[in-house]
Amino acid sequence: MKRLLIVLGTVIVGIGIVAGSAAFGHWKAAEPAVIKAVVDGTSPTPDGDRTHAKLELAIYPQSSGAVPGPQLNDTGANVAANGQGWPFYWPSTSIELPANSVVEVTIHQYDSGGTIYNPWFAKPQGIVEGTFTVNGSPEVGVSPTNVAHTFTIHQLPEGNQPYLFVSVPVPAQSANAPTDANGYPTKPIDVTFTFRTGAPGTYVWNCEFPCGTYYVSFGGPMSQRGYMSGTVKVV
Ligand SMILES: [Cu+2]
Repeated sequence: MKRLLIVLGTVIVGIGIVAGSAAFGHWKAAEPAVIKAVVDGTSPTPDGDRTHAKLELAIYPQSSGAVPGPQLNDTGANVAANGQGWPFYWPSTSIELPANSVVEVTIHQYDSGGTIYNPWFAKPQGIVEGTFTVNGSPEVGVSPTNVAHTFTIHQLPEGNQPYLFVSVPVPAQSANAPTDANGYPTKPIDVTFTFRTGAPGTYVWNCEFPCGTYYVSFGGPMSQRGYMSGTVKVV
């Protein structure tokens, strides 16, 4: 009986440790609040009319009084990171899209940039018509030497769900663009693109431009939720 109690006690302590570290891991990986694409009608497609939804995002070079940036938890960890001048997508990197829909995304871009390692990502992939617009004019790519970020949605490796791959390059602001009191260029570069979603699924997205810190500039914000990577839920 005594032995049984010891075994039981050990198991209970073990469960406590696992549950505790899971809670800690979850807290560490806190996701920003979800931003949902807004359904605004229907759109004709080769398969008939589909739900049309719009999503609006912005990219800032660093946080400011006007745009506080990601506040992923209340420990101050990511608030401190903001002080390092990390670029981020705004208002969230946790995105929800309607299934079997036509999704139109607008990105208001305020960051500078440079040369992307892989020029393949300077061309859009997986979007309707293969063209996107930059400040209203249709484009089939941007110069690989003038990229600020990319918005790249892809599968989870174990994904047993509809294929979804979308990648769009976002051109850089000129280094000497006039800036406002918050240090942001006075005019964003507006990028719009459209793609279709299929059945529900869970995907991730990230930026493919080396805009981060550490090894080949792919650390720091590049792998940080709230900054340059996030989730895409098709529901
Ligand atoms: Cu980036």
